[in-house]
Amino acid sequence: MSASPPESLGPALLGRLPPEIRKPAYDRAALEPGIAHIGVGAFHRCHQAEYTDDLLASHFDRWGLVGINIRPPLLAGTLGRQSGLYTRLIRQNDEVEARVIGSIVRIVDSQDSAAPALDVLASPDIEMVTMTVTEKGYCHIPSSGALDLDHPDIAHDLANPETPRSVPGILARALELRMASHGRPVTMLSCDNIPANGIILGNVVRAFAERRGRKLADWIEANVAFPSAMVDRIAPATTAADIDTVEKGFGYHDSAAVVSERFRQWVIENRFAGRVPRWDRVGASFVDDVTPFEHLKMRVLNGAQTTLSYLGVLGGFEHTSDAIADPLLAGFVRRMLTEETLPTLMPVPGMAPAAYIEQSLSRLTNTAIRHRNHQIATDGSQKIVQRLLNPIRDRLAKGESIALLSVPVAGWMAYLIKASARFGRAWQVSDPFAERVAAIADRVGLNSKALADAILAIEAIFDPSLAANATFRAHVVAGLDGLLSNDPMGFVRQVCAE
Ligand code: CS2
Repeated sequence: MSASPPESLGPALLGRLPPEIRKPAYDRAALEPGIAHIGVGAFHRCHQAEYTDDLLASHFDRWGLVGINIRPPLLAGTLGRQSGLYTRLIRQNDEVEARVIGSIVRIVDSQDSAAPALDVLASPDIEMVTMTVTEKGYCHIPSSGALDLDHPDIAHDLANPETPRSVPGILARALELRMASHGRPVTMLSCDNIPANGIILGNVVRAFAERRGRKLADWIEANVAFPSAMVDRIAPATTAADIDTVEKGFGYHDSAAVVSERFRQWVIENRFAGRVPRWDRVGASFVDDVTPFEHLKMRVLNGAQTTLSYLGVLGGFEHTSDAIADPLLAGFVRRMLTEETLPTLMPVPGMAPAAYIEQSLSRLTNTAIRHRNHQIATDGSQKIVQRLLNPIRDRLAKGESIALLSVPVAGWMAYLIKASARFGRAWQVSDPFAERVAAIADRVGLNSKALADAILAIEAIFDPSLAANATFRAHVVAGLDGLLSNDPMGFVRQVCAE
């Protein structure tokens, strides 16, 4: 006789959860959905939705979340079946803490058509739109921040503005509908790891809207705020083992469970159009300028993750925590951050950069967080500008060494090159520039100088003045020689010895 499957999480189960699981004690039925979030992945569920749950628990003020996905996965069969409820596990080495989050009150699948998303985003009830749509979701040119008018989705949306596919197209259409119906102001808050994310979001939405007409552009200018924000919490994609941990540890099934570390941070630029959920009452900070926080986080924590991901894959390590357990890679990344990255940081109120580096490295050693190097390596073309190239540019401007920071840049290239037919497609990659780099590798072969010349000529990633810098080029060529050799870790050892 087989045992019956465990009951699924849902409102009916809330009252019978094990006592150690914290759950919403507030009245979910009384929530008013005033926040729409686009991109309800693991990160959102571990971050903004948890802050909102904290706010509801401590200062019940009725802000509920509508979770929208405009790309896979579908939410209906997971979060939807659980009435928006899900388990957020904190895993810190041996420690496991479960909590059920209740702030998402409605989910909307808008993958086949933008119409369901537009209905929500244009509603007068929505006062705040937040988003985690990944770096490439903004359809911007990474090296300049401008809207990429050659992007196929942008071309489609400009030709078909009422049935958009892209984030800028959907947001511009929603704003047009708001302008035409009720005219209520709205704040659009990017929660993605791109530099000056509010400025980039504002740029792409305005650039799109301007092509729709002056009236819309002027209305946006007067009624929409695009604050920048720094968001932080390590929350990898959920695995079957995580779902199993909930089942075995707590006795119920949750197909929408998410896992994160304990650390979290959210710094939001204090520039809103209208009402705003008081996330600052539950640990977020509202500040005048996010830039120093954003540099610190993207250059240190994200810079370390990206470095460990490329060097980690090349060295045969599966997860961040495996890569950083290797003394060579740990030593390399610590030296890179302290010797080269740290001097590029701006003073950050209340945070000593050296201590932040140590704290970040220690977060990455958490063995219970199974963050795959291939996951972090995804879309590197959209990440390396803010994580590596900007600090490199700052150092070059002062004539300072970039011997260490240029290694992971070559690491990104080697990662994509090795996915080419030349290397028997060593692994599967996902990056908007993957095909272009693979084609270069197929064409020029293993000639580091020719590879560097062709890849550095991609202006969307490498601005021409950086690409032309002789020091940078020489380091990239040496990095490719070393990392594409049979002993990539030997090369890292050699750089460390210099
Ligand atoms: C990671 C981030 O996949 C990635 O690019 O570097 O998702 C990272 O874990 C978060 O930014 C941490 O806040």
